[in-house]
Amino acid sequence: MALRSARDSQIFIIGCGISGIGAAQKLLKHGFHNVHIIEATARSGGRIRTGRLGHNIVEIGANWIHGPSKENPVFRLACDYQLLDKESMSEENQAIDVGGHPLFAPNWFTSSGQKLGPETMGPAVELFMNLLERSQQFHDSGGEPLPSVGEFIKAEAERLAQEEWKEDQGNTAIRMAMINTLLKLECCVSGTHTMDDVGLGAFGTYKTLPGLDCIFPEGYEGLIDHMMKELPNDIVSYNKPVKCIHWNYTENGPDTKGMLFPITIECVNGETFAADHVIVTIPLGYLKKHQNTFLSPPLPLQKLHSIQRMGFGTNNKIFLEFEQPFWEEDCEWIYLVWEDETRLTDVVSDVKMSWIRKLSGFTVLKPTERYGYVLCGWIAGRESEYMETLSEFEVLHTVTQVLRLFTGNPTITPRKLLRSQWFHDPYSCGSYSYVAKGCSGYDIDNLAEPLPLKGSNSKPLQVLFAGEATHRSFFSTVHGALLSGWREAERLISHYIPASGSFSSKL
Ligand code: 6YU
Repeated sequence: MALRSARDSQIFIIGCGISGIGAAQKLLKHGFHNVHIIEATARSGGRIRTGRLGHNIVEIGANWIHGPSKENPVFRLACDYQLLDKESMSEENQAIDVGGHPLFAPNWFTSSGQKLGPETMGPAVELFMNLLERSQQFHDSGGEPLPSVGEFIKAEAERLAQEEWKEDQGNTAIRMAMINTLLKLECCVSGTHTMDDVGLGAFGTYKTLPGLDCIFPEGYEGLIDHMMKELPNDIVSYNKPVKCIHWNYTENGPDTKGMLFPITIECVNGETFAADHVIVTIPLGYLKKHQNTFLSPPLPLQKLHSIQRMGFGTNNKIFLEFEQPFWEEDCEWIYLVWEDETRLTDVVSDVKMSWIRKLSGFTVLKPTERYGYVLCGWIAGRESEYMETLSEFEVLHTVTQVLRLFTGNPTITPRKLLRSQWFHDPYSCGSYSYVAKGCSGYDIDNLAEPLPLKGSNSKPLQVLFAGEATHRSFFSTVHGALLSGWREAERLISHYIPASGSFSSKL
């Protein structure tokens, strides 16, 4: 059998999202030169995807740098590449700590065409934000009273509303409807169908960083373009969905020149690649769907169970462009409140008939000089997945009807629409991960555990796992994804290059 140096090891990265790109960058910097990326689609970036609505740049996937401050590697890269505006990079912006929930200047519209004032909405928002904060604290203290965030918030909201709004009972019904709107928005933040599916005990596993969330003025994909420029031109094989990773494999094909590789990667088009190590960065949604066939031998039970326990859901955007705004000049967020929804719930009873009720509201794209009058609607869950199956015309028609109802203005007509369809994207199968009821941070660690598992006599570190869902504190984010790619690259680096700083062993 031919001997190769460790730096010659064949490393394949599956998926060219930010975690895959980050892993490749790090490995190449440390002297590994046989690094390849296999990507199912024709593009890099995965869930970082910038699109166009007329002349406007819009983000189909990731929107913000969450917590843009020194500790955030995405922020650091964006600063290095000079992709942010001055305000986003300022020390003041980096110091603002809002615990992951920035306070936007809102306009509240109701289904009877009313606009709600601060005296009505203030107490409901305050109560909801307090409950959200309390929901994150069981992680440290344990003993959560209810299994899910949704059940906890609803039970506590009912109790506190009776206690705190005794003197103001006339407003209780509308405030309950507002809490439903906030619950629906929280479904978008967590990327879940209902907050009843999000585990209360593990909710606080997610950590926020200081810094007021900021955007990339020229589009998030600019970050990907800059990162890709640092990689060799031919590193990515596009349009090559991987069907199966055969690991612990000893029969290599004729093109392996007498060398033995523990892994054969089989693509959907029948092509195969021999590898020493594979870093899998595909979305958890894809892994859930193909859990029984993506690896051979199949995933060990402990990993399989964690994949099944972890949550992965859908959050979609609906962009609308208007001739004129119907919102106030300083408005940053528009909420829609259905007045008849006074019973606390964040799901609709009939998805086909009432999917639009799950649309929690819109962000106003700012500044107006750059975007004109563009809103980004947010809708999560199965209602969002159903929305994806409708034609653009049907979505536009339904949203227009709702806006007319809520503003009391029968002439409002958006002139353009663009929506995302993350659930039906065959290589994402949804938007991002969340800690589902019954799962814990250990499931995330399990997901990140390389194959073969510890204690095996087989060649170590054959299949490594990165991607946003594998980051214990920053799952569901771009920075979590990037850090996970770096983590797996470092795992290989420290395997081959111990403290001495040079490649140590033969393969
Ligand atoms: C963030 C934000 N953001 C909105 C929406 C979405 C996401 N995120 P990738 O999928 O990128 O790459 C994998 C590649 O693998 C891909 O190219 C595939 O084609 C390929 N592949 C798949 N199968 C394959 C196969 N078989 N063979 C070969 N290749 C294959 N994150 O920081 N800020 O504003 C948002 C948002 C609509 C969809 C987001 C945001 C999530 C990020 O986009 C995402 O994590 C990373 O891009 C993933 O990179 P990756 O490399 O891992 O995978 C308390 C508490 C609550 C916790 N949640 C807090 C909320 C934070 C999340 N916020 C999200 C909000 C928005 C708006």
